[in-house]
Amino acid sequence: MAGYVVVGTQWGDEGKGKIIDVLGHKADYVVRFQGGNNAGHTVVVNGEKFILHLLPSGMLHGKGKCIIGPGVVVDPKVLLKEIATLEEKGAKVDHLFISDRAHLIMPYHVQLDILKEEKSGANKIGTTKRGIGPCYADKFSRVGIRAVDLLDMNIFGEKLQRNLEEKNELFAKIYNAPEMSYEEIFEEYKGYAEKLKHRIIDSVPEINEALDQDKFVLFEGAQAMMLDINYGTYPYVTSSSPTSGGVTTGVGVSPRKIDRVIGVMKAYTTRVGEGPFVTELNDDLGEKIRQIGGEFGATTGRPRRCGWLDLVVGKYAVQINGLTDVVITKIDVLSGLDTIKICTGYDIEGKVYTTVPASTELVAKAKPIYEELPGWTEDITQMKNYDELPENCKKYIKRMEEILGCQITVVSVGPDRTQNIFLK
Ligand code: 2SA
Ligand code: GDP
Ligand code: MG
Repeated sequence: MAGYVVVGTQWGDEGKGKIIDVLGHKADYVVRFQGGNNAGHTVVVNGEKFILHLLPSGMLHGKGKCIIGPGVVVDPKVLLKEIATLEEKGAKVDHLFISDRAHLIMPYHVQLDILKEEKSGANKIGTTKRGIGPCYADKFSRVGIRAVDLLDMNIFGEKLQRNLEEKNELFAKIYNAPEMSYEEIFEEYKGYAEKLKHRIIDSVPEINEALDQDKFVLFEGAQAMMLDINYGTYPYVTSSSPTSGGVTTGVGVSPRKIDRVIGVMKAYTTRVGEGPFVTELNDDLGEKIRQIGGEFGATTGRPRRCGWLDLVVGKYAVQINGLTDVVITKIDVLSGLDTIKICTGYDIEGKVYTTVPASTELVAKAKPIYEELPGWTEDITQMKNYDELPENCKKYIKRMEEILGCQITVVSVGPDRTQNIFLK
């Protein structure tokens, strides 16, 4: 049995897509367990860049099965577009399946996400405006529409009718926005049902049996630790559980079936969207890292906020996810800096914190406590062995490992699937 989970340990965009792709060549299954097309997972193959939003990042190997699991929220329009884009590029797409339990993002969810953000003004979350929050809200309010409903358009129609009555009242009374048409949405989704029905399956027995038969199942996290609905910087979070616990509820497998939990950690920190960010660099250095690291949203194109590595967050991620391995990415971006800083604690109103407090208001007041390490100048992007790395780069990796208390097994030194240094 080999169930591996890959999760983000910071605020997302750590390079999870690349790592899933690297591990994915051996996988019998690659399974998404939460989130939706808010994700932007980049995979670079022979210099060609693919950004996957809903499709699992193992897709490009063209083998095994790729499953959009029960805990994911699916916008069928976006999904069909992504499938078509891959097909146009000559990639195989017939190994993609969607759980019948996955909830559907409806046009009114996208509209509500946009309207809510606009209405919130300075208190906005900075969402991707893909309808993720409103879709999960309906799921938990027990009025959501699921992929299984696409298999019987009578059932779909009844559910749409009930939902739309309520949503149209909201549009009219709260947002002063135009109502949506039942007929238009019904016809649109009837078309999606025709195109997707052969991919809609009950993934629960299949994935459990695969694990029981010792197959290699890779669970792909989207977003990350600090965007987790329970443990992130609430309310500046996403509406799902991107931490390893999300696999059990998002796919329907027992925690006993998870063998390794791999945390992907960028060698510095980025965040896109609103909310506190203790080690943020609002200066030329932050801008330099953004440019060298290409730190722009893979879904929305928004500039990502950049800052030093925060290991208060890192340790929190090791603990909550139960990480067995850490993969460091984008360390190549730090080449050429005189000194590199690691945040090891927060000073909040004179008190030192070594774990992330629940109060987002307190986190917003935190001043980072830094440890400084010497930098290196060499270009490391073509290096293949740990021994080749500059001494100061090795020191940075070793210090990270010491503070985290978790083994670092891979160091990624570039976006391509071949740019990796395996440590263990
Ligand atoms: P949402 O849309 O409701 O999930 O937004 C809530 C918060 O979650 C953040 N979020 C993300 N943060 C980093 N990367 C994400 N994916 C894209 C990428 C983001 C992009 O790969 O670059 O293109 O802008 C992602 N998805 C959600 C979001 O910024 C809010 O803070
Ligand atoms: P994800 O959401 O965690 O999959 O990450 P994204 O794809 O949103 O952002 C990561 C970005 O960094 C992408 O542009 C990747 O191609 C790139 N990337 C991944 N690993 C490395 C690395 O080790 N070095 C560099 N320079 N870029 C990397
Ligand atoms: Mg991303």
